Amino acid sequence: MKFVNKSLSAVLVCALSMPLWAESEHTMSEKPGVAYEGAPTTIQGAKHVVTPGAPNMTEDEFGRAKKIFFERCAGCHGVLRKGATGKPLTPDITQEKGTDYLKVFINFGSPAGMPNWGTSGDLTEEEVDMMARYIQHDPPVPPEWGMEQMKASWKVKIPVEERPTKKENDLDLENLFSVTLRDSGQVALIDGHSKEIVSIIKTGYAVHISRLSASGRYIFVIGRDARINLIDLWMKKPDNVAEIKVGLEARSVETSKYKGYEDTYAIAGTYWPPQFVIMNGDTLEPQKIVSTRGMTVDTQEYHPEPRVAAIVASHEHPEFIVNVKETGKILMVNYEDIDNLKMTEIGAARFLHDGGWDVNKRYFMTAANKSDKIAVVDSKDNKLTALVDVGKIPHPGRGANFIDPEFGPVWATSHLGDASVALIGTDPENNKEHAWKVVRSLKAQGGGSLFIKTHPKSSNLWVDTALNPGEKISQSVAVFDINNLDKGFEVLPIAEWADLGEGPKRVVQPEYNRAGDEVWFSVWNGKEQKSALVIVDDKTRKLKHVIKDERLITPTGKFNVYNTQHDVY
Ligand code: DHE
Repeated sequence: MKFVNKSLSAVLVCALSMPLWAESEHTMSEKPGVAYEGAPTTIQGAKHVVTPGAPNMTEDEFGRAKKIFFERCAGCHGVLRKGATGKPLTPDITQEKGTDYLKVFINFGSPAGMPNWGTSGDLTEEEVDMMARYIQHDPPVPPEWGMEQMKASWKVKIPVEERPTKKENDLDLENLFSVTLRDSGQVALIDGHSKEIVSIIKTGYAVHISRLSASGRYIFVIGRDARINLIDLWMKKPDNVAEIKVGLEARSVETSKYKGYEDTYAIAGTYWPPQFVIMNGDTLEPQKIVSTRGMTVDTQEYHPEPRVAAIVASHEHPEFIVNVKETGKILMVNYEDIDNLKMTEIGAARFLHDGGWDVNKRYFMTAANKSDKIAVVDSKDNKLTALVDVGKIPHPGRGANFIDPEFGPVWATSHLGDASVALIGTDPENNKEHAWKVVRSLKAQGGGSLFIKTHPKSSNLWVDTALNPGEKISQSVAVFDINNLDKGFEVLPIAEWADLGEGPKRVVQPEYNRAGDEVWFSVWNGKEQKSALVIVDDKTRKLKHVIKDERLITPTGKFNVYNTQHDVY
């Protein structure tokens, strides 16, 4: 398989460069997670550092090494190299190991998941040597990004008073999809009925997710470069009305959903600098920036770079719930009075990533992925309810809620590191004995799963395996019958149905339409190759439609307006 697309190959580089990751669950367990986290960062601007005891480097070498580190290593080791899913690489450790030892490590990788950058051909011999010297210097610190920088980047393209006062188009907004076009830095708005592209809107670099305002009028889109675009769906042709850059690198954005605060605020969390910012919901004007630097939950040591992962809006209080990855803490940020900000800090486990609500939207279920746990937070009493042991590297997206015929209401996650799907009981009122326990562990196609989905009107549970190293597995999807879970799963060859020709064609992220009778999948191909969206009839599990269009470049996440607005999953 030959990748034409640079960034998809960067995401998957480890998966391809380590042929030993055969399809057996054991040998592949760690690696897809590492591959996934190796996406390039967008950070720039850190200065040349010379550290006593470290081998010499020229200015040019330092600049090149810094770029390689940010693009390939920072995702796992952290920008400041304090370690996250990868080991810490600070000079006190690396200088002791020495250049020769480090070169071997970089060249050949390790069974714990470090890619073999040299032998895979990703780095030349000279680059391996340069990187081994570079990591013996203190990490160069990227610039901060405070109110001055945010304000300078903030643009209101159409002021609130010049925007429509009512919806000016004929679109059925509830069944509109915002589709991430990752490598073209755009989103496609697609009409769920006609399957036509309504518009393509320019967004941030390596655009990541879309979230909806409580009213369903505004879409917030965030790119990895921390640029947020605010799209007004009431316009004749929905388009950008405001934008801001909230940092150098980011992944998450959310909007206030508590009664009385609908569309009032937005919040975005950044990977760099490690902080979050609360903004006005209709203009993106930044109001309050809060740093997440602080002590880790377990060893209680200072961490200089705790990145902000998932953020959800509470339905129980005027609060945002903010996952701080490296400290393993969940912050309940009350936005009632942002000048006198109240925050409840909940200790969970490292490294917090993604998550979603239980069916009643009281309990936030979130992955502490490298701890192999799901943390359950009670958003009503603002307490940690449980830490549930699950499979290897849980990755739920927002997860899936349904009724298990034997155990009652459950929320489910699949895993990056093994083939299991964990079903956790979520009903402490009527099914107390099953609450916050893994009541069932299903075996799906394999590891490398990113997303799982069902819908209140469906009896299907869909599990993707986008990062599985086996082509057949990454290009298909498993579907379970919720009423007959012991029966095992059926496999649908989604990529084959799209009939796209060459390329990696990863099948990623099931998403339902408004009615809950169709499931949409992205067939994520290289940037220069053809991608598509495949739509499956949920009842019959048969192909219903394929959207092919040359503008659909690297589609990944899809966000149905109604389901995202109301947290339906
Ligand atoms: Fe994501 C959600 C972080 C790579 C597609 N991703 C999230 C969230 C976080 C996150 C913190 C939760 C946001 C929230 O709910 O507020 N993602 C990261 C990374 O750090 C990581 C591992 C590596 C990176 O450097 O970016 C990463 N993500 C990817 C991809 O490669 C994916 C598969 C393709 C893409 O478009 O980039 C991808 N991430 C998604 C999607 C969601 C997401 C589709 C939202 C799922 C949902 O249903 O809400």
